[in-house]
Amino acid sequence: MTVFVEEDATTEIETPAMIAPTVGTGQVRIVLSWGAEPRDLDSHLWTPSDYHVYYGDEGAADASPWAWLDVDDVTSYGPETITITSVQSGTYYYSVHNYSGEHPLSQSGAKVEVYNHSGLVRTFYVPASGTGDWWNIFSMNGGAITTINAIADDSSRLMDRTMPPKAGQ
Ligand SMILES: [Ca+2]
Repeated sequence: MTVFVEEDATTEIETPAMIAPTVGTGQVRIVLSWGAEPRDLDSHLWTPSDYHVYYGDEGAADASPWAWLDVDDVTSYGPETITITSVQSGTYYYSVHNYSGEHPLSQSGAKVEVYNHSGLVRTFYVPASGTGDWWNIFSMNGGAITTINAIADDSSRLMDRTMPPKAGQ
């Protein structure tokens, strides 16, 4: 992208492309952001080999599973970013879990942006209706994204409704 630097052009600094810088060929970056409540939403990615990248296992950028979570934000807004550093053949699944749960997902203001080497390719907004603590958002195969975008009691790939506890919470 091109950034035009001018005096007083402070808004240029806050563009999404600056938050999620260059994504290389064969890579995908998934950025979750949300509102003030619930305080803690979590990003979850399942790779084609069913490796589960989330706060309990942040993955790795330079080794299998070639996907990693940068941070587990627990204090509102995000962003939480999962980057697939080398897209493998097969199907990925991406979901968001409402961990703190003090407000329903439908009122979270959550948004997920998907970037590849050409920039922002998809934006998903949380559905305004639906009950459950999982927002199942999309699957991806060979870079082709299939929309799911539904709130449910279970994730796309994990029938266990209990997430491991977090330290200090
Ligand atoms: Ca989180």
